[in-house]
Amino acid sequence: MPNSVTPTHCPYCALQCGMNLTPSQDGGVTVVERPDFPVNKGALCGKGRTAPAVLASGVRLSSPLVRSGGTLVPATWEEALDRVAEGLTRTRTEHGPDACGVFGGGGLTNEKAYSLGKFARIVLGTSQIDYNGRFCMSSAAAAGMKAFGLDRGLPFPLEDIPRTGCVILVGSNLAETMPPSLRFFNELKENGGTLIVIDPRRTKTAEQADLHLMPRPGTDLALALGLLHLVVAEGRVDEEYVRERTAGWEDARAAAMAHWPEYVERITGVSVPQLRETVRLFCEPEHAMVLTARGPEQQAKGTDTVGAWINLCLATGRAGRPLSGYGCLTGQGNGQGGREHGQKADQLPGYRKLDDPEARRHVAEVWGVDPDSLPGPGRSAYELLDALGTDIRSLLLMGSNPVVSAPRAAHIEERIKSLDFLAVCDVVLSETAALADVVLPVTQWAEETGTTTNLEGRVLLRRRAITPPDGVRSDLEVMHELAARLGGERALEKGFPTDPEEVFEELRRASAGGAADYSGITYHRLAEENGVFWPCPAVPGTGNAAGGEDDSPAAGTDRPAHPGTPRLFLDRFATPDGRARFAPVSYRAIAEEPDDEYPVLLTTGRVVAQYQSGAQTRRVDELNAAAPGPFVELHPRLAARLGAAEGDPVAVVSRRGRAVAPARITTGIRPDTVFMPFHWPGEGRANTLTNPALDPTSRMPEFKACAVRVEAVKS
Ligand SMILES: Nc1nc2c(c(=O)[nH]1)N[C@H]1C(S)=C(S)[C@@H](COP(=O)(O)OP(=O)(O)OC[C@H]3O[C@@H](n4cnc5c(=O)[nH]c(N)nc54)[C@H](O)[C@@H]3O)O[C@H]1N2
Ligand SMILES: Nc1nc2c(c(=O)[nH]1)N[C@H]1C(S)=C(S)[C@@H](COP(=O)(O)OP(=O)(O)OC[C@H]3O[C@@H](n4cnc5c(=O)[nH]c(N)nc54)[C@H](O)[C@@H]3O)O[C@H]1N2
Ligand code: SF4
Ligand SMILES: [Mo]
Repeated sequence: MPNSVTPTHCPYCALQCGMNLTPSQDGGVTVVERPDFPVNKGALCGKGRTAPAVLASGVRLSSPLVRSGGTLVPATWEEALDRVAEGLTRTRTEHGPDACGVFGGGGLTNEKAYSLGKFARIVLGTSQIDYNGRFCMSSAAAAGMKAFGLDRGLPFPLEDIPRTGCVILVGSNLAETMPPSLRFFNELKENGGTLIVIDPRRTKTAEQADLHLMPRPGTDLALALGLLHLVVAEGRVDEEYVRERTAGWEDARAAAMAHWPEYVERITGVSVPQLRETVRLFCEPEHAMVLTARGPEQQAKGTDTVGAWINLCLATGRAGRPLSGYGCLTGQGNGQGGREHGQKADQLPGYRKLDDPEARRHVAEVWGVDPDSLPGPGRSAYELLDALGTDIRSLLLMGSNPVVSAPRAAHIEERIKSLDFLAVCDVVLSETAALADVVLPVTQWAEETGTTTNLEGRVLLRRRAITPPDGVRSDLEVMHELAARLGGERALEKGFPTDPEEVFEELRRASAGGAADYSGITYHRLAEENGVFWPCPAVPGTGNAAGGEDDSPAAGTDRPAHPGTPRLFLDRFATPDGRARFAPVSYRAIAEEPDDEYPVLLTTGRVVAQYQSGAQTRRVDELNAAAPGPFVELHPRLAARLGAAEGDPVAVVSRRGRAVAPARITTGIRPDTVFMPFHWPGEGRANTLTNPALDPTSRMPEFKACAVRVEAVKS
């Protein structure tokens, strides 16, 4: 393929930056600019630019591995797949189908996520499936669902941001986590709009802000309630909007009025004048937005916290109107699509609910099974991992590395080791794959085709640019082979094709009529239109009716295909009566407040050069040079108390364990808080410390706040 250019998208985060791939001298690919994709217009961060390094043979897995005499040794695909089938069958026979667990990932394409959910329910017959997206945006999803009747991360495209008047960014460090998106916020400021950042640390993002509030971790709920109190007290409620487009205001108002600014100042550490200034900047312009990310969401009260921020938008008439609204900045490459098509414990494709009889009937028909044969909802991610080795005896893991990324990771690592059988599909030998009985090496983004849905709800086509090396197979092939081994011809009659487009065609039908309706989307359209926003129902009579052969927009008729939905809720919300719902929420403390023994707060997050558990990016030299290892960010006052100098090892100790990493001393963090990135295993693993206290609705763990003690390490 000399000089051929393949337009595709980055394998990492939810921005899903467009990139072009060209063949390189060494048989691999080189990333070049793709200016025609509107989200990033050619710009990429270092991770996207260097992604081809993980395709190299020295770094990746190239043969299946099976455990023999305690070590992992190369095996043939037949042998490895047989071992997986045996392991799962034995568990199912001895302990029943629910003893087989499945754990997926928000990085998997829509086709893979869809197939994995179907595989769990109709081949294994287990209810025990969940995925790492539970650790990501689940609180925002739950709050959005309650308030708007629909969960799509952003209800508008990023290109709306420069034209609004004010954006409050709550707990997002997008200058490091989605660098090309900073452009939209810079344009906002050039246009005279204001940017408010709420983060306990003065991050690269906070440095761009007109106003930076530095609350104590875990107190965003109080902060949002205090702002709403001031909105009411200052007479800034949009009464007409509240009357016509919302329900539940009186209860939410009464709850907010109990949160006096002085009380909120005491809880959050944000001063009353700063609260007033925030309200003024947010309310004065005609349009404004609130965007949340993991800071306020990864809390044991994340759902209520996001609900409180949504309340602020609703009271001021800033949702479901052009250039205004609430949005969540979803994280993983397919963090949006991965939460729509059935790898979640309580879900069926098209964002349907597993406990809804009509949803079960529709999906069972597409799958060719009896609706009564579909299992019910299972456990959430942490609860599933916590049950490994007890109720759940075997696990199939695809697209996550929980040994590094799960809360209370030392405990989860022990649970994983206590399994009767573990199979991991991965591209590299992750810390979790290293514990497996069978490791199946799979193809990577540049080697396979598939769709992802970015943080805007824009469905995108990733395209295969190079031939995968011998020895690896795609996740879809793995599921096909396992379906054949576990369910025989009967299972294969029910699908599990290996061609992603065939899977997508089935997904279209399964999602038709659901909240996340993809039935009007085809590979052909995605290629032609550079992405399509869901919902996009099939229009009968046009070529793109679900399952149709010819998908040209108006094949054989003058009826146009559905254009997709870049902007949601402009006429009505997706609730039965079309009104948005206020959440009647009140402040409560974090699950583990500091005390004499553990007097400091730990929060965790990311750095620009590493991705998630680091399984992929820790294998790229350029990224390791930029971010070689873990660190503990702490204030000079705390450092002085410990007698620690820059670079000295310090120990951070919580009720769950102890981690050690070099001190990074900065005035850009609250003196009562330390920060650790979570990208590394071993001694500096942040998740050794984190608290698995769960949000009662979303089941999100409290990654962003727990009590610790910090100690100097004698060398
Ligand atoms: N470089 C890089 N980019 C990534 C990823 C990556 O691993 N590396 N991962 C991707 C994924 S899956 C995700 S989910 C996104 C995450 O993207 P972000 O949400 O931007 O990332 P985080 O660093 O986890 O958290 C953001 C900020 O929250 C702040 N914070 C901590 N505690 C609190 C709190 O109690 N309240 C408030 N308001 N803020 C708090 C932290 O100081 C941090 O600066 O990034 C995506 N992009
Ligand atoms: N302390 C703390 N912990 C956190 C967070 C935090 O902010 N603080 N954030 C949480 C969040 S938001 C997230 S999203 C999680 C993420 O944490 P993880 O779930 O561990 O995510 P990754 O490190 O991306 O793991 C993905 C794995 O799948 C592999 N992989 C990549 N693509 C594919 C594919 O197509 N198929 C297969 N089979 N494998 C593939 C990768 O090589 C890697 O080993 O971490 C959570 N953990
Ligand atoms: S910002 Fe996200 S999608 Fe864009 S290049 Fe970086 S990792 Fe890839
Ligand atoms: Mo995430």
